[in-house]
Amino acid sequence: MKSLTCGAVFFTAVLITGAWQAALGDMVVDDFESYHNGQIVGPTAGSTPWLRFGGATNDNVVATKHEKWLVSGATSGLYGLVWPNPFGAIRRVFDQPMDVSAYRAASVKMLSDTHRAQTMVRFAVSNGPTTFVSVKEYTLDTRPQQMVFPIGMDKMVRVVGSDGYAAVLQGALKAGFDFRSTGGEGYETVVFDDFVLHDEVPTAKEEEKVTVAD
Ligand SMILES: [Ca+2]
Repeated sequence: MKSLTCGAVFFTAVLITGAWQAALGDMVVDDFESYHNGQIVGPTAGSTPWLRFGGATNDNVVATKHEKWLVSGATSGLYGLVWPNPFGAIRRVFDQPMDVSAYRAASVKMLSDTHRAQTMVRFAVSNGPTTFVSVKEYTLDTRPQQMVFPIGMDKMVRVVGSDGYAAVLQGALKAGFDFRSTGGEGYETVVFDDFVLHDEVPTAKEEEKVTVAD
């Protein structure tokens, strides 16, 4: 009986440990599959579930099922920019404050309809008054690319406000992406999908599978 009890305790411990690890896991912030074709999901700087702002913003965040724009699944997100205005930004608004500090990385699949814009992308987290952005920055490409942004005190820098890293990351109200151009001009449509928070940084090998062409 003793060994049975021991085994049961061990098994229970494994179950609890497993449940604890599964409790965080990866969180899909948005994969756009819940929206209908052409649905405007981010029309203003104060809208939900998405918002958009910045002088380079040229169009709303819109869900699309058009095959020309598909990145993953049946629906992707679109966002319109125009350069050389300083910057554009999109954010997914959370229903309640979220502890983003528990995650190790954010990822998104993204592409641009043009090479001319020379656009750089960063991951951003905000608690309202204060915003931190990733040190890691990607160049948009006309090919779909999975961008992986590490999350951590030394992986992000404050660009707006005065709240500390912990206050912002532990009480995040919105997260998304900042866009700037390094000399581009004209209109640009950004397609994005599978915005995910990861409890482990996806390995370089996994990232490579998506970013490197066959
Ligand atoms: Ca999708």
